[in-house]
Amino acid sequence: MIIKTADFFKSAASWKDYPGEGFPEVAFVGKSNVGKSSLINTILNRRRLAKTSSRPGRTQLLNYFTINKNIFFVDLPGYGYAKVSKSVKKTWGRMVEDYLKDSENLRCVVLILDIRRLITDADHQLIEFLRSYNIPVIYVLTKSDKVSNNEIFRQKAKLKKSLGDYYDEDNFIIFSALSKRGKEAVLGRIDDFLFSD
Ligand SMILES: Nc1nc2c(ncn2[C@@H]2O[C@H](COP(=O)(O)OP(=O)(O)OP(=O)(O)O)[C@@H](O)[C@H]2O)c(=O)[nH]1
Ligand SMILES: [Mg+2]
Repeated sequence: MIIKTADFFKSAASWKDYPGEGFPEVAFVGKSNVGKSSLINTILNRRRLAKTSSRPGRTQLLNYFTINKNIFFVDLPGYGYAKVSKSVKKTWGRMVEDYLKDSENLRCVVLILDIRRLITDADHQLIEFLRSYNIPVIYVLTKSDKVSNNEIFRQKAKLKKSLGDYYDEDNFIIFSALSKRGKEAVLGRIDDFLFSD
């Protein structure tokens, strides 16, 4: 997939505010602060298109980006951030879940995990949820620049084990927004899901 143009389109509190262009969509999900926005910027070759921050839980809306004038990338709010109130958590959860199960143009989800961490219950719940709606998932293990190759190998094996049946080598990518490792692999996989039919 070659990125020719990438533009911020809009922020929405609900997918129902969806612009309605009928473009195929790719959604980026993962825990708060895991590096979703950084990943989007990296694969789009843009430094600050998706807003990143060192404070977790900054992305609180669905942020739509138009790619090549015919695709939407959607940066979703992160889950699992302990310091937000229960009601805020509920609203976030509903926003993300409604989007994932009802958005008709969603082609695949890029699920971002921190390579240094184990899969949490929140991740597992999301994985089950995506599976129950038959949504294809690309697993991206990010922040790989923070660990040694040995550690990457070990963590990958652990994640593989905890994913069990959900593990799929073709959809399991080691990534870093810093070194850009895995950038082409992520784009290639997205391309496969967007243009497979
Ligand atoms: N070293 C390193 N740092 C990263 C990488 N990706 C993201 N970060 C850092 O992690 C922090 C969070 O990154 P974001 O991209 O804002 O994460 P997010 O998942 O969009 O966060 P929320 O929108 O708040 O949920 C920032 O300080 C980034 O610079 C990476 O691959 N390597
Ligand atoms: Mg973000």
